[in-house]
Amino acid sequence: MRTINILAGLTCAGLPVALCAQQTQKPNVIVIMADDIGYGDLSCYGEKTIQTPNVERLAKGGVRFTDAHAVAATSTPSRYSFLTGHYSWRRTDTGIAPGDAGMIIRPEQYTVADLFKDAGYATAAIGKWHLGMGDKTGQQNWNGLISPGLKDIGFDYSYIMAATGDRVPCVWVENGRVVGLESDDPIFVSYKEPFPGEPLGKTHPELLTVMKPSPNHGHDQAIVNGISRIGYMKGGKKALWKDENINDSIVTHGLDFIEQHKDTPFFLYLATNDAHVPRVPHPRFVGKSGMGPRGDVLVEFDWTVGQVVETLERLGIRENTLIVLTSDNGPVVDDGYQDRAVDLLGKHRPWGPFRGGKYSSFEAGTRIPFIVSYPGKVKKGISKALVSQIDFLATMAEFLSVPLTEEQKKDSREQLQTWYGKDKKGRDYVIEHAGSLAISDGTWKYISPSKKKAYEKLTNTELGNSPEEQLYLLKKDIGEKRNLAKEYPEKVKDLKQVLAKHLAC
Ligand code: NG6
Ligand code: CA
Repeated sequence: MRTINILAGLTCAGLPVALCAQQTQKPNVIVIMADDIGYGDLSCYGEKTIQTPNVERLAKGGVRFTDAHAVAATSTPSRYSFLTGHYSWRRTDTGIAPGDAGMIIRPEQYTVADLFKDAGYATAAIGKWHLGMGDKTGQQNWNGLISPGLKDIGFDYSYIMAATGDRVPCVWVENGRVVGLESDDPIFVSYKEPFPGEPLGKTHPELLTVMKPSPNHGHDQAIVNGISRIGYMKGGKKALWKDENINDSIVTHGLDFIEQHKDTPFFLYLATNDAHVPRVPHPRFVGKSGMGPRGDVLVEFDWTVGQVVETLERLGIRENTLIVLTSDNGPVVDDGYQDRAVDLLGKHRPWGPFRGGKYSSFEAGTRIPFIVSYPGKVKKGISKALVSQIDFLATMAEFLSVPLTEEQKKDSREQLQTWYGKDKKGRDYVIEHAGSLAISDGTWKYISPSKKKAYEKLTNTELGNSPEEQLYLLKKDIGEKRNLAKEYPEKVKDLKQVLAKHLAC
């Protein structure tokens, strides 16, 4: 249905019809959520070892933030917070979800998709989900309707992978049903027991034709498309995704959604699988980065961004669309497969100038790329303001002029002026969630003590955990090398107090 929402008090006198429609229709919002793409993985953030021209163009026409944070250093908690405005650490069940996890955001919880839906938008989630589906872990009806699903938390349309590329089930789920499933070949999924007779990466390494897991890194259970994964599955042969087509499937469904809704306001959460493992670029990107699969999927990601922007331009709705481009957590080079990412890295620094990476309480864990583009509305340029993805919900409510209750927005704050590049300060603090909780005011950063291990050998990550309190002067020591906790006890006390206040509410 074609509806044009004329905002109160505005008229289009003298404007051509198409332009009038663009100026008076509520603006569309697209989130491009990358997976494991680090601050240094995009050329606009200064690493000239990789070329990502489409992202660069988006950044040039918008606001590029240099101190923006995901809430957590892994996907499930980070995405939970992004979509709900609640800190993931308020719950104990927001850790990295298995592929058969029950839906973590319960239907009664308010989400950013509810916000847009209630405001009359068409809403969609396309791509990586990783927040569970169905009522209870392991109880999903993979051969019927998986319920509750994304429709129950505000998304009219969904086309998703349940968890990650390296977790079963390796199928697309569209509006709660596995796509392409044949009734005589039902699908079974388990994270407890292997299915008798099904070969595993561990028992049949000779069947691993595409890539093998890194030594001791797991990923040696069900084999799908010559790659072993986490978890067990059998059946559903016709429904299995092809790894090299994952990104094209996401892009095609995303662009179709945009096209279908070009005349009505829409909210699209487009979550790419790039650059998560296993990294299998489409053949047309193979060899394009000179860095092997990890670099090639960055080029693929850049192409994706280009496709979105070109489509908006072609449909004449670019000016009326706000795009947020970001990533769910920091980068990791070896995350479990022998894809030569470490050997071929060369001078490229996915983590930029920061210490740590995905999984870490050091900055590279959550300091992520963050670009806001809304032609004619934002103050173009680079912003050093302190920004957190937790604010997406309240900021979008501000954008739509929708009042939220305290419980709905909980930890999320209205930051529209900052996201538009006009307020240069941003938040007073950001809280970072990895092995330990950390808090930064942009100048100083405090990491609370933790007895968890300090170093993850498998991924070669400094996790930032220490039994001692840590305090870094980020303004002078961006690499978090000098722990000043003992020299500045007052600063430690201040930051701890703010953190404690958040923990108490
Ligand atoms: C870890 C996996 C890693 C990746 C991660 C989730 C092992 C040893 N490592 O447990 O490969 O899948 O979970 O990544 O299994 S995330 O970006 O979705 O959070
Ligand atoms: Ca991730």
